[in-house]
Amino acid sequence: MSRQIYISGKFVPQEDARISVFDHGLLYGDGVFEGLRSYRGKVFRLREHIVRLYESARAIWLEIPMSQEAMQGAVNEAVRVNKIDDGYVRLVVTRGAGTLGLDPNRCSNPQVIIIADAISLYPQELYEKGLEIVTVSVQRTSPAALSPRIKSLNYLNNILAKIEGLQAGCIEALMLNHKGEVAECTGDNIFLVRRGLLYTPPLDAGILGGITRDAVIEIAKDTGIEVRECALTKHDVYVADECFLTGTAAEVVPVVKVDSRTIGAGKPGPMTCDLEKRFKKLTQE
Ligand code: PXG
Repeated sequence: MSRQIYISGKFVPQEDARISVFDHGLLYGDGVFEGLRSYRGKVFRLREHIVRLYESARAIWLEIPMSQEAMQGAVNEAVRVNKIDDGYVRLVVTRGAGTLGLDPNRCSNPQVIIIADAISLYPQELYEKGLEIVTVSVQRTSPAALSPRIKSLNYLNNILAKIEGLQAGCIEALMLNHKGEVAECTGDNIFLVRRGLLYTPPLDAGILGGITRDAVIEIAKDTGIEVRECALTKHDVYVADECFLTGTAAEVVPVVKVDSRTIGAGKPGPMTCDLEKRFKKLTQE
């Protein structure tokens, strides 16, 4: 199905949506992006995603040539004109066309691209039985090199981890940070349950501040569950009662095996299932 793509301030058929080969987004991964979900035609946590996009842009000295309000309007419009009910939105801002040198000052025209499409979900079976993941040797980018808080167009760190996970037969891979602590998966944040408490690595472990992560923390606190954002080790994962991942595409997905070790009872745990249900409900509000 041909989509209407927002580019250069207007909607064009996807066949006509083009950017320059001199765009630094292509040449250097110089740009930022967001992945959003729409449920029943409404974009989930749109404002939060837009705020994160502008913060990512700010961190790389990229000025987005439109207001946050106009950006929200364009995202809503992309969902509307493509008649997307339950779908996925990819929002990309590149540095724009420049020269074959690194200097971003040679790029004068940042490109804003919005693609609204169907979503490809994990198979339902994974939600019922739980996921198996492995810890990979690829370390999460150190914040001293490039902050993982920036959702930049350079996802090679995550892609290399994903490849290592796939080679081990797993569709998600757990990455440790430069200190050997648990950071996050390639496109998802991680949570553990232990003795009734909910644990997740803090932002300063070098992770993306996930919108789904925030929503789940909120839901848990509202439900009276104590949430601890603290440094976690592989050992903490192995001895956890429950483990799950959160992300825009995955929502809340249970993990039942890590590095061939069974986590908890080896099936999705009660707190995971409850949070999964409550998160789903939130998306339908
Ligand atoms: N960590 C990383 C590294 C991510 O890229 C998340 C956590 C979860 O954040 P949100 O805000 O989505 O709860 C992400 C985001 C995809 C896709 O198409 C998903 C992400 C990034 C790129 C593509 O599945 N996840």
